[in-house]
Amino acid sequence: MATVLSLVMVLLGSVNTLKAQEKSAALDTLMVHTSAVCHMCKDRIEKELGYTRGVKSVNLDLGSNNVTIVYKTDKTDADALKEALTKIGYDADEIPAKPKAKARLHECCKAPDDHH
Ligand SMILES: [Cu+2]
Repeated sequence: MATVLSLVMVLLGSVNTLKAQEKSAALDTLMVHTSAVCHMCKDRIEKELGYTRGVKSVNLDLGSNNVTIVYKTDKTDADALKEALTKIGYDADEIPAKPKAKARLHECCKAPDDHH
């Protein structure tokens, strides 16, 4: 009897663990306005943000210059993602690109500063 009880306990425990994992794997979507110029910018942003911790998918729309990022809420957050984008060399909403990262970009990809 004790064995059956402990087996039930183990089963209940694993169900709870599964539920906890489902909850922690929740996804959220962030849209950030950025300073991309061309397709090289698009490729760079999508590739590099794609490697960033917690990022599930990245899509940059060059028409609107909005990056849509789907991310795991237990791994990262909006502030960290914007920070990551500025480190690649692009503006993230009101946060300007990191100057050193921007300096490494291809000439045509350096967005004019006067657009602020
Ligand atoms: Cu570019």
